[in-house]
Amino acid sequence: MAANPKQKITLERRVVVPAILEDRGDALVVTGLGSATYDAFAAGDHPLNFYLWGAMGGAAMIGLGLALAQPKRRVLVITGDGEMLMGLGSLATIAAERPKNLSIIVLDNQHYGETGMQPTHTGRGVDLPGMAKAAGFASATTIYSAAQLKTWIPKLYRAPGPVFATIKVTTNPVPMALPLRDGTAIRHRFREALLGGRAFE
Ligand SMILES: Cc1ncc(C[n+]2csc(CCOP(=O)(O)OP(=O)(O)O)c2C)c(N)n1
Repeated sequence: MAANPKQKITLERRVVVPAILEDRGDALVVTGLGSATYDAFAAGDHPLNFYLWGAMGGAAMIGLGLALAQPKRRVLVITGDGEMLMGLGSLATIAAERPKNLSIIVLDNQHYGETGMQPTHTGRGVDLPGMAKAAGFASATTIYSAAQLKTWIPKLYRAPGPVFATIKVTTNPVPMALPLRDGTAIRHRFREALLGGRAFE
């Protein structure tokens, strides 16, 4: 489904993210800075969550690196529209590399929430899944409803990638939930959970 600026937005991010992560299995999850990181933590802390607190624009490329390094694992990038807009070039690189195990999920509230709710271009019709599809992603969609989300969650884990899904979410405020903030600790925890004894070789 293509983006439709007139469509009413009703999905709540703190319902969407737990629904996506509920049956994550051994998937690796990279979260873009700001609300996406807080949402993933609020859904349940996990050592295979790679929380970003910075590197705006870099989430999808970190996901690409992981997907190429760990081809047997599904990699989910969960990020915001502002973060994705800052790293648009990554869509081309991901499309060129065609990682079958990578899914990019944009929680699109059409605003830069973290810095005070300035509107982003997605609220003015800029179609991120359209861009991903044109770049060469295997599939891309915009999700507005719980029914669509239900259909797409299995695809995020199993459809041949790269997969791109924008999920339109409201700007309703949510409780603050802040994970571990020490980048080195996050990296060590993630590597140990992924590589076990080989993590520190
Ligand atoms: C290079 C850079 N520019 C600007 C910022 C400030 N900044 C931090 S989060 C953010 C907004 C993120 O927006 P979005 O990805 O839509 O997530 P939301 O907060 O709406 O969930 C901005 C502009 C930054 N951290 N780094």
